[in-house]
Amino acid sequence: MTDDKKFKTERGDAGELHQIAVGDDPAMTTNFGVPISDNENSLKAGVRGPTLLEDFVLREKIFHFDHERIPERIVHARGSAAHGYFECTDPIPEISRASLFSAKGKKTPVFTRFSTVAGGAGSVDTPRDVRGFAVKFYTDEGNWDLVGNNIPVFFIQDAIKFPDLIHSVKMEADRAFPQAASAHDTFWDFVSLMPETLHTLIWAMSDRGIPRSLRMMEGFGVHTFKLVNEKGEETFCKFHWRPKLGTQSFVWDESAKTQGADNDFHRRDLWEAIERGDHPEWDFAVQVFDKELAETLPYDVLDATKIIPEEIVPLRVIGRMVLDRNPDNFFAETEQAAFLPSNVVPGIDFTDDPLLQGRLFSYLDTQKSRLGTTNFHQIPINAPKCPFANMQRDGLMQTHVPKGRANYEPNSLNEAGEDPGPRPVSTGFRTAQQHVEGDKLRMRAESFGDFYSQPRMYWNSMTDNERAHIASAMVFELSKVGLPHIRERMLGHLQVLHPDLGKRVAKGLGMNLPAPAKAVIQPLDLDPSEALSIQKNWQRTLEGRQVAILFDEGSSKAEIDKLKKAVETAKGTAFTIAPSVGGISLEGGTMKADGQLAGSPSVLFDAVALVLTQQAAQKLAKDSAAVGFVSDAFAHLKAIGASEGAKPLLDRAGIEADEGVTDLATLPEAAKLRYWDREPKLRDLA
Ligand code: HDD
Repeated sequence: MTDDKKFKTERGDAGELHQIAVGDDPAMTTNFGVPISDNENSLKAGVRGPTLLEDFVLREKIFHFDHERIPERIVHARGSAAHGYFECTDPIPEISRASLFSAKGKKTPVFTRFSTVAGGAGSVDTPRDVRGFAVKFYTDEGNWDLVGNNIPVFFIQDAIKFPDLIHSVKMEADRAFPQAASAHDTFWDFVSLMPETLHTLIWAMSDRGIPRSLRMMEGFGVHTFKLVNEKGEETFCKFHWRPKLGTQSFVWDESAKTQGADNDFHRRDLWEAIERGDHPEWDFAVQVFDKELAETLPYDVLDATKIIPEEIVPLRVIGRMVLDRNPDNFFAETEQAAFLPSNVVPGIDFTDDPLLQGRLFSYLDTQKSRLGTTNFHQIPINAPKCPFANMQRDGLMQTHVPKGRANYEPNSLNEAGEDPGPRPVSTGFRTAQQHVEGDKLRMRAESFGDFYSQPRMYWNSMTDNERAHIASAMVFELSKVGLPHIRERMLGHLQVLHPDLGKRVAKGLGMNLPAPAKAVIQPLDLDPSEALSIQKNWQRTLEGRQVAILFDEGSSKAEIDKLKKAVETAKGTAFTIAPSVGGISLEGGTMKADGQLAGSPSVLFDAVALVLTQQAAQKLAKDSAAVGFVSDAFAHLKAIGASEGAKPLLDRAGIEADEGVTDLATLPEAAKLRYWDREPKLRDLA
């Protein structure tokens, strides 16, 4: 029983107690608008008696609660999303008649959802996995959904293999583990039997599989699409998103520890950045090429396991996307958002990529099972923002109330003065005309048959440090594979991919190299592409990054304030940490910390500062949370800025001075980098 300003407690005729709502707040009602007077007590026969079936308020509330969950997505179940806009910066009417690309400065609202692939909706944010990057553009000619990933290629070439791929990577069917992890028998069994997976596999095993932030990921439409202009002329096109903050990743140990420190690390990071006005932004670029160029390439542009290096077809930036508003309600928007690759608008069209063709069916179908009705397009997050009308009627959960009797077309009801309803228009979507002829057959094109050249190109495009990460990730994952014949088969492929990779993984596993796999098409040595490496394209900035400042009793308030200011001037954010959050007395005043030491490990930040007196550092040297805070920052190749007094803690954490260990004044500059050269001294990389 409460007795605050919203309720008063009254005694009824039989002496029983009732809560009566008072005041002017909007009335709470049932779903049918009946005002509710008591939301604390079910209806009973006697104060201590049985609850009555008659209690429609209770039954409605529990009934609704029981059905609050809908089936989660079979893939990409865990996701986070935001609203924003796309702005055209370089119109391309000569290439595409899509209205969103028609004028400089034209803005189109978007809703963008990022996701992991394998884990369930309640799983964690930072496992090694491909990330979904799905954008719904609410254009003035209908919705366009660009349902892509943060990796530009896909595991398989034909949609018919998708259920097998996903069954193999999700938790194993009998034991229901591991959750959100590819490091298990069935996944590696499948990929080792399907060498077309190798290209995506090497991307996923590289640092691309462990992005530091959703705001720091590239995005790709993956397939080759078509752009079509007003005259009906078509060109091939691949779509790219480039993060303004640069592409950044975790190191593996950091990503694994982040799972323990904060299950929601990416979700929180996206939410908080938008709340504080650091709106995530991406450039949108197209790679446009024609059939003639496609024919010169030694791989097929309809094969989703291949990229076209940007050294061959350069990227043209035509717009930008800014995410500037968090969802008002996670379920109504993020969970109910239904993305469909089949949602295209006039000016954008499909190709015959057999993976894309299968997707055109799958997504529409899955929405019916997830959202329960063919009318899922009426849910506000899915509905177009332009007018829409057709002759489709009725169905479960119909919320529209069409007037009149024109539910068929053609009709002549207008001749009788009645509303004839909508008609097809000459400016509507037209499929680009294409001549098709061939035998009906189930067959993979020979031009899809080279599985090793592009993964080898990826390997050759990496820095030494990035190569070590790939080899180590494969050793880690294959070490979790219990069946030795699977490991062996995989080693057969890896040495064809690149002999160096094969040798390093075999050594890491403590296995002899088996005979190489038999490649149907001998791999080519393609030119490496600089654009594929994260480290070679590192953006030296503090923007979007967070610096943790650890302080304790006696620390200098002036030094903390100065550092905070320097970080903020460099467009980073500062987060203060102390052994307790309630307020600590410092030299020059008291200060409350943003986070408590044990709950704010350094994995959550991009660099750390230790603003400590010698006495405090000596005390903290006995606290494992403080020692781990520093040693992890060092092991994760981050900059550490320290006051002179902090030395006892640095010594206890085993920190060896290097370029990334600085004084406090240098830290904001040093924090723009990770110190890759430190890594071989710290861990045995494959
Ligand atoms: Fe898919 C969801 C991306 C191949 C079937 N997929 C889904 C999502 C993304 C992708 C980002 C989550 C959308 C959201 O946030 O709601 N999928 C891809 C990419 C692919 C791909 C980039 C290859 C280039 N997918 C693919 C194939 C099939 C599917 C070949 C089936 C034949 N995907 C689905 C699905 C999902 C889905 C089962 C689950 C939930 C949903 O669609 O709405 O239909």
